[in-house]
Amino acid sequence: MRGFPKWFPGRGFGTDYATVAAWAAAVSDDANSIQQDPAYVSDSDLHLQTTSPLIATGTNVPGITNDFDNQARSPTSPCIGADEIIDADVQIDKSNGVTGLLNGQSTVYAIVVANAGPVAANGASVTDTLPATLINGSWACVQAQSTATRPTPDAGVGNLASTVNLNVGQHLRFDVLGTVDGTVGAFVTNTASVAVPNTLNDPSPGNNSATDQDPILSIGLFADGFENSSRANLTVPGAVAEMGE
Ligand SMILES: [Ca+2]
Ligand SMILES: [Ca+2]
Ligand SMILES: [Ca+2]
Repeated sequence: MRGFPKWFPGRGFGTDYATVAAWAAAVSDDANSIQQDPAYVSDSDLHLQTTSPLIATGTNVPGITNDFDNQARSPTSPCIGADEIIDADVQIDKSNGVTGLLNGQSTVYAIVVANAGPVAANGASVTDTLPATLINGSWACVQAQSTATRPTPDAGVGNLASTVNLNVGQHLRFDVLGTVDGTVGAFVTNTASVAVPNTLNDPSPGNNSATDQDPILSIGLFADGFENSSRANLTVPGAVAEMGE
């Protein structure tokens, strides 16, 4: 983000320019400037709407750390203008694809976490703390079925706890493995959650957790019905496809 020299618009070094692009090319300056409707909330409210083309299209200016709401500027891709938008709608869903489990059985939960924007969610946390009815837990990020870069580390034993970077429209797939340890009639209730870092705001917190619950069955008895996880948490197209929703 930067201001134009006082002789803008339209004239530089004795020549008139019709567009910002022509100006920027001619004077080798203001390369990040754009010529579009900024989509302010109103003529008197210069907050950006979430559809604004100014979101995350600026260049960091050293020393400009906060916007006019005193919200932190992105260090890498701030918004152009006075307002920084800090909304990122992260979402999660999970399923093991079955509606009942047997004691001693291994089961794998597919977990997909996504970011519907409008800004990147760098440093989002993904957690899945296994219940007492699941033992020998382990987890891994499945890069081949993800569009975001896998986190480091990308696998572990025990509960899933990972910090991820999700650009707008990206998703990550995790697999969580566990062994059922419980009595017939008890439930295996497993919840996965995602949260934005404290520098961001999630405008839709309701889709930030997903639970898969299955009864522990006796051998020979099978649950009747279809897998039914939250099924409504994901709106990012690639993430929806990944979970088969
Ligand atoms: Ca703001
Ligand atoms: Ca959300
Ligand atoms: Ca299930």
